[in-house]
Amino acid sequence: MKHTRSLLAAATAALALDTQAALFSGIGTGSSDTGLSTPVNDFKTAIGGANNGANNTLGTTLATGRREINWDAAALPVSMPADFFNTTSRRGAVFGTDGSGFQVSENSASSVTRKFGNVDAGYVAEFSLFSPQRLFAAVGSVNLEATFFQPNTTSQAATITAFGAIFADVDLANTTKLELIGAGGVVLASGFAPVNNQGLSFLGLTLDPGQVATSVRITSGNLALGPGNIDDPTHDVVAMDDFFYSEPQALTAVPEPQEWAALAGGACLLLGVARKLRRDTQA
Ligand SMILES: [Ca+2]
Ligand SMILES: [Ca+2]
Repeated sequence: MKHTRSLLAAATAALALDTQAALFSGIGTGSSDTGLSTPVNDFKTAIGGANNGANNTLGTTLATGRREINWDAAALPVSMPADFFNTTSRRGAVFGTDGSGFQVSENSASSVTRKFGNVDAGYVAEFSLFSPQRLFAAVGSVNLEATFFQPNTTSQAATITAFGAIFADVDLANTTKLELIGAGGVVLASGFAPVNNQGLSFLGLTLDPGQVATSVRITSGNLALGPGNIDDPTHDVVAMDDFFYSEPQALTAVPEPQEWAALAGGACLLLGVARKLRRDTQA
């Protein structure tokens, strides 16, 4: 009976550990709206505090702080290369999509082309801005995958423990989402961005202690930006603004299956030696 209780206590402790993963979310009209600034600031604090920005000196690695992308540098091309934030502005993020590429809206406060008005004029009224003036979207797809590298190495694969994003004009519930992916493609954490028609939505996820994500999958609505692609009751066009993520850390090698076998063999050998020693001592 006592044994059963201790097993139950262990199971309860394990469940309690699982709840250390956290979801941060909120909605608002801009970065000064506390509906957004409060969860965003809480998330920033939880994932490392100081923004490490772009440290462009190769060989400089950081153990603390976090990273942020706001898409607003004037130098950022409208047609954005997938590896811009790993090689040109070193923040350790590379993007992939099943569409044809990535686009950043034009850096203009007054032109009708801002907020992707150059793609469809209707977007100017639909999309709000968290960090003016520029927004981000994949081209021809709602799917984006971010993988990570140790900043300032450009080639050392890395992992993160938290990721958050601001979304513009989320109309459909349970559609726009983040998924933090671990080794072997396992989804370690996921969540949906809250609905906020013509406003902004924030979603941030942190993992349990000890867990690391090798990539993040972002789904922005269910209809890609494009000429004539506008919202209706079953279609939702969504753009992205700021990304926030923990400082990418070098991926620690996971033993291959044959290495596990060798380790297991070594353990059996040690056990055999221990048994023999015990027999010899007892003899
Ligand atoms: Ca921006
Ligand atoms: Ca929408």
